[in-house]
Amino acid sequence: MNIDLSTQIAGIPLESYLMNASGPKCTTWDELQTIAQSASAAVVTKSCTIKPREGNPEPRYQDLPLGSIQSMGLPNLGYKAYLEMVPQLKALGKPVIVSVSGFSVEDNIEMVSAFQNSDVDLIEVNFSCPNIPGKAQVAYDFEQTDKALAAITALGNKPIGIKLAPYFDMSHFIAVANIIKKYPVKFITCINSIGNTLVIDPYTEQPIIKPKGGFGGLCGDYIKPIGLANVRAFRELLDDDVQIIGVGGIKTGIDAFEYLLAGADAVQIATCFEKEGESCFERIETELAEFMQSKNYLKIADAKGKLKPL
Ligand code: RRO
Repeated sequence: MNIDLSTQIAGIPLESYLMNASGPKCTTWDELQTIAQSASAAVVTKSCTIKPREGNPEPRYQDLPLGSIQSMGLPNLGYKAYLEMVPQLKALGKPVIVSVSGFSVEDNIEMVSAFQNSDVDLIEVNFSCPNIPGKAQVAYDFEQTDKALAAITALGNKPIGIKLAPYFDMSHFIAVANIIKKYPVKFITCINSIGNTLVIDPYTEQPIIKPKGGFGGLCGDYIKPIGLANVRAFRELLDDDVQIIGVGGIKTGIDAFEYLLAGADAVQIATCFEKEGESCFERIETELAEFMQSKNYLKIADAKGKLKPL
């Protein structure tokens, strides 16, 4: 049996269900080229800002037994570098998804406008970086989310999506879904890391990362149930013309399958890619195909959103 894992986001065909997340190992040309040569279905860039950034002081990333904590602080080459890379990235033969993460609506307008006039396939606007000292996450400020969406969805015809923070209350899912419905948002990516968590080393009596007094984004296995709930909640609240990319704790084919049942149209891999390297995409893809085969599901649509009631 041949399992068809192809899917699409906002009309952009993807050869498989898995791609890298904007996050680890997608900042430089070499890293992006490595992703293009892997089994990742698309090349997603690290969130960019107007100017290049070194990011936060180190140590800013630590592995944890079931994931990681990080406060990278948006290290990136600046959006113009990614804009210049677009033709070479496209030439590698996969859809290119650019992530932009401005510090203001004006920043996002400048960057989205520039990428609207490029050859990228999709634009993911990051409303949920938790790691910039003094900058609140737009995704937790519903008035700002509304204003920002009004501005960035009016800049061109290329499909726009937003990367959301994890939400924990039904009223927040409803409020955010109602804002999204007002605008031509083509996809949402959920979830970003769980911001402002603290891991303490009891022996040194210190936090394990330096920025923000040790407060950082929690990633990996710890956050999978939260990612699944966010995908599920938004799948039930939004119309089918808004597609969902699931992220959070996917490191096996079965994890990816759970996101499929919750309603994800595709998934992204961050921590597992950081820890295992680019071979993770092929491994997880194979595991997903095998698990689907064992259940007689032949294609993504056979299981998508089909979580069964208990
Ligand atoms: O660079 C980061 O510190 C970072 C970003 Br932009 C983000 O969106 N999410 C995250 O966990 N880290």
